[in-house]
Amino acid sequence: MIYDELKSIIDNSDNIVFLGGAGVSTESGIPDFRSADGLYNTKIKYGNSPEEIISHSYFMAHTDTFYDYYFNNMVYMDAKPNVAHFALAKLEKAGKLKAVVTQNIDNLHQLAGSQNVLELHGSVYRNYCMSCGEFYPLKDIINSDGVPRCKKCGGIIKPDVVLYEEPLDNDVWDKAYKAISEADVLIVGGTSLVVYPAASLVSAYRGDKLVLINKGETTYDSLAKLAIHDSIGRVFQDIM
Ligand code: CNA
Repeated sequence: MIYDELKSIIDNSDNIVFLGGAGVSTESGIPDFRSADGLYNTKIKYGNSPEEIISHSYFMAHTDTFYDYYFNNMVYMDAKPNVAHFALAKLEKAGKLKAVVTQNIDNLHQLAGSQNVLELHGSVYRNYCMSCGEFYPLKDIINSDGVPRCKKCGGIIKPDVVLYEEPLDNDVWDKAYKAISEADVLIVGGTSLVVYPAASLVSAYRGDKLVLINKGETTYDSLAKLAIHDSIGRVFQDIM
């Protein structure tokens, strides 16, 4: 019944925007942060919490430990897009979906074929030298012995991902805000909506067809026309 309603909302719109998070990729084998089996609930070998480790100040002070944690827990080069990624790419191709706004850093929407992907928190596939700005793809740094260093100047290479304490890219933010504020339908999926400012983008939506698809409840559920508590892969499998 609730799936029929979602199908009808999608069928009747050609201006859908999707706002997603780590839960979109758990069915591709990438753990999220806050589920029971997510990274924040798994034991780590360092004294610090994952939140501390993936912060800017920790990166600057303990770059080697940061990279040890990061490469072992946040980079999944073999992960493949799942049914949710493919469904969103299909909706874009059909002219119904205008943008995917994602907090994910895993590139799986692009691998599924989505064109307009706004990466709020960057991508593990882009890296740059903090001294000279030289760009490095992931494959060039993934097998580094210790901290990845620039081949040109010896500077420290940093992933182009937004760590805690770091600002979001203004251009990406503006595009995401515009797409969501102009959307007819906003589908929010696989995100706990507790990481700001990303979560505040829900408030940019002005329409009356907000759909939330998340395994757990969120504080935005009461604002939604439809709040579906299920696996996002299963939901898209059923409606597409
Ligand atoms: P989160 O706080 O871990 O929340 C994930 C949410 O998704 C939870 O509420 C889960 O209940 C829900 N969920 C998990 N699996 C599914 C599923 N199959 N179907 C539906 N719902 C599901 O993650 P957020 O994205 O909200 O937090 C933002 C952080 C997470 C961003 O900074 C990301 O960079 C970061 N992150 C990204 C990845 C990735 O790129 N794949 C992985 C882990 C963390």
